[in-house]
Amino acid sequence: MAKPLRVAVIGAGRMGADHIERLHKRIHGAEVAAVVDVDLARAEAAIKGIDGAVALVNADEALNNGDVNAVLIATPGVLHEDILYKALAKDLPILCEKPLTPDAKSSWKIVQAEVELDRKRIQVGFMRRFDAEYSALGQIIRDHELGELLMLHHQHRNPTTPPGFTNEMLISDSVVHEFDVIRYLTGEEITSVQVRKGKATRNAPEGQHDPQHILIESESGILADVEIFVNAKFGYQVTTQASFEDGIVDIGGDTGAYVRSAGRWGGTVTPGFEDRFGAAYDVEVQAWVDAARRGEVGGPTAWDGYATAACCEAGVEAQKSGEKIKVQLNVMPELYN
Ligand code: ISE
Repeated sequence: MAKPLRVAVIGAGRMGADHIERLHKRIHGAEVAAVVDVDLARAEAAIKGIDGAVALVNADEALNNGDVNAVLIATPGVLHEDILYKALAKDLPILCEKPLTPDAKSSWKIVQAEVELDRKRIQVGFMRRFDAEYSALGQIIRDHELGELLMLHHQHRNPTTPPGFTNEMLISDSVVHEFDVIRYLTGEEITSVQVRKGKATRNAPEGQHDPQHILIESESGILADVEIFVNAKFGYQVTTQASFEDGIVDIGGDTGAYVRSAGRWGGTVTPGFEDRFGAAYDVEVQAWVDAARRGEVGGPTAWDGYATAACCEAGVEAQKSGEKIKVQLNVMPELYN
């Protein structure tokens, strides 16, 4: 097998720090070589205890470091584009947290830059595809075990939102995962998005209308709905129910220990996405590392990043107008077939 990947992690915030710990403690065949953050103290804290890793404030320095041969991008989405171009120019394997970039136009340019290289270098961090239950549901659909898939019902609930989380972000930061998972499960592109805003919680910060109900249509007419509720207080929950011609499949139920005590029964609710999808992130990053060491890149592609960005744009427009908005997509380049 090839030598371990020497990974530069760009961004040491919530997701970056989680990936640094993962790479250092649980992933085989990869080492953290550099951590970049505008806040040097944060980068230094993130490499504590990792021999051979350097803390930097500048992504260029990491990309030009001869010790680095792979990049994991975990900065806020608005900073992805510049780093992606530079990493592509160096022909490095890239794992880019979602979104690929914040809008369809810039995502399409990244797709074109990769097409120009003529090989896939970018995996986008849509971790739900690596979740055991989503994978199992995907298999049931592909095997036609229960006949045709007809409808998908999603519930996506967060306990609360971080400061600065806007109304648009309910779509572009949260429902983006359902856009990806619906495309992954159905194997089809999404054709339209509609958003309805009903009765709202008093617990949402000013400017956010929460929850919202999203109606999504795929190429063959499969309907999917999403309850996005990001100030749900009780904990984190992501579930999907799939209706088929010959049965119903539910995934995402909390299946931890079932406890009876002090006159009550039940279990614990996961507090956030790091716990709910911790195992999926491990599988995702390991898959990226294994493929990169073979000289390949698998998983969700730059095309998936672009297509979901187009869905988010339609979703935000639908949120504003109340209308059903068509998703506009360019023709998929041969590289992604
Ligand atoms: C966050 O950025 C994520 O990616 C989580 O998976 C999602 O549940 C949350 O709503 C987003 O804000």
